[in-house]
Amino acid sequence: MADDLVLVKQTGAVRTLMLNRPHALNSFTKELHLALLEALEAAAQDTGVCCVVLTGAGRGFCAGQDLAEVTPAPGAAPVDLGPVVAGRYMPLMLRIRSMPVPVLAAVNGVAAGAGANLALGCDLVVAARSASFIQAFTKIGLLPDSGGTWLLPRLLGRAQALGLALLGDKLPAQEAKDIGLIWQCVDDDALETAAQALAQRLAAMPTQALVATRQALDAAQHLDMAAALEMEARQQQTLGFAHDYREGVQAFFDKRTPVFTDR
Ligand code: T3D
Repeated sequence: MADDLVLVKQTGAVRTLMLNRPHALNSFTKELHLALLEALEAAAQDTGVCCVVLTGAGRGFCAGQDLAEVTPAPGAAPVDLGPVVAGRYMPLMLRIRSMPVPVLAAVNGVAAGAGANLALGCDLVVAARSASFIQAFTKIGLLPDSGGTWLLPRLLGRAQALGLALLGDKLPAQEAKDIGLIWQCVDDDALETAAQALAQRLAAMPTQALVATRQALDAAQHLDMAAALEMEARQQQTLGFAHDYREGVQAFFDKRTPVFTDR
């Protein structure tokens, strides 16, 4: 039964993970957390997977924490949210951010609270035109978690980040694209095709170079330029010894499509 909480589909080297609690807009219970983490771990371990797509079943992408799960019974003590956030959302976001393959969010509907930041923590976000992003936290007396405080200012700058985080307004997908929060907004009926095409394209690219690029961009946020240049040299040195670099250069001179195999 727990398996059904995340539907898994393999198409070539692309592994699609679909959150599957549509009746509650795929909001997170403890069980869904466990199922998603397990599915991500399995994808990370499988060398036949070169790209992961995260999406949602039904009309929502993910509405964040299942609020019913953390609502105390009348008269009962409040639920301690510290372990919920540190013990569930933190490992999930770190797992996504450290995946050995690119991770694409195909946002099929509303992404609210931790669900919004789950999408924004992925490497690329493609959203259906009817989808939206809501930093719903302040509406219930919380602050953005699941990386929201880290991601939003980096993606948007302080003014836009605070506007979204303080007000918790619904940001339609097209506006999210226009302000640079996400990569692409497509018509609803084109989402699956567009996301799969992008994922297949990423899966055919040199995986190690893609992952190193993500890591280097993140790491450079904390570095001065000289340190970033040094880091680039170190990373480039590693990539330069890999098969995929030799193949990429050889294919260039052979005027053929490269076949990348490092993972
Ligand atoms: O543990 C902690 O709390 C700390 C961790 C926090 C991380 C967080 O994510 S905090 C933020 C939690 N999420 C929210 O506050 C969002 C709550 N949901 C909404 O505001 C709205 O549902 C949406 C704006 C996302 C969508 O609105 P709408 O009108 O399209 O749909 P709806 O009718 O509100 O929802 C449809 C059903 O899903 C409904 O159930 P029903 O009435 O048909 O039986 C609704 O109760 C359920 N649902 C939606 N979101 C949640 C949920 N059930 C439980 N938890 C939810 N988050």
